[in-house]
Amino acid sequence: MAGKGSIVILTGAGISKEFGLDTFRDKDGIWSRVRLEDVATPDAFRRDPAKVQAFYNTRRRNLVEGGIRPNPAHAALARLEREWPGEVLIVTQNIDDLHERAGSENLIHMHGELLKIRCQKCARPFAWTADVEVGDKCPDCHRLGTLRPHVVWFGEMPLDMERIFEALEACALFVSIGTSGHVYPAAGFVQTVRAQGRAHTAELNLEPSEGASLFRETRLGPASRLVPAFVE
Ligand code: BJW
Repeated sequence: MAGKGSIVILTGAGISKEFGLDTFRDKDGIWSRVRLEDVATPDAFRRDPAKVQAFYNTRRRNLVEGGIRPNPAHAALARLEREWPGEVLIVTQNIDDLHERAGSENLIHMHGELLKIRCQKCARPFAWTADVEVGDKCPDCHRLGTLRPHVVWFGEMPLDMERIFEALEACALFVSIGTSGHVYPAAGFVQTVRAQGRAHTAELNLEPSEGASLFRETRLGPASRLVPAFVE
């Protein structure tokens, strides 16, 4: 790739699929085994916190102990950030830590982080280790039973939106990787970029996403092959 303007990269579950993490909406995806209404809404957590906690505990254990690691797509994006003369911002919908493990630093987790927990009263997120339970006391404000997974459920406001929209409005290139385009506001980012009129837009995905026709360029295939080739 040649140039120097700023780049915003949106990533979704497809980028983490190849080395072991499931996507949501593919036929073998997470939502084929569990109803999102039962585990990914604030109501679900109020109704049955133990079920929601078990859902995230299983995924957290898999991420930490399941031999999951970054693939060549994560590595290529970390290299791009190191070598590109302008800013490279990765906005990920994923709650795994594979971008960090690959070496990316300028990164926003808009749907939260699986390895963090936060207090619903004092709001501060902190590391979720094997010893911390949702029923425990908040280490900051010492209230009991106020902890919840640090993730963004349906109906909740994604994180860092102001910074994301500023970056979308200023970028020269927007690339969407491995996301189905079903979930807003991320699915609408390409329209925000089109509205500013200057940036190139590209989608890299296994199959065309919901919003495929909105991108100027589409490349289809597995992320671990497409992303390193795109970055070259
Ligand atoms: C590969 C591959 C390989 C496979 N290589 N590719 C209209 C406008 C605005 C909002 C709404 C609206 N209508 C409804 C809403 C509300 C709602 C929403 O979007 N609902 C839709 C279902 C319609 N959105 C919300 O509630 C959000 N909040 C919100 O909107 O607040 C108000 C607001 C408005 C405007 C501005 C600002 C704020 C919150 C959404 C929270 C999503 N949470 C989840 C779960 C929590 C985290 C977790 O447990 O992990 O986040 S849902 C789930 O979906 C998860 C994901 O991050 C998210 C996106 O999924 P993703 O990554 O796209 O995965 P898949 O499985 O869908 O797709 C995988 C893709 O990879 C596929 O295309 C494959 O082909 C591809 N692939 N293998 C490359 N090897």
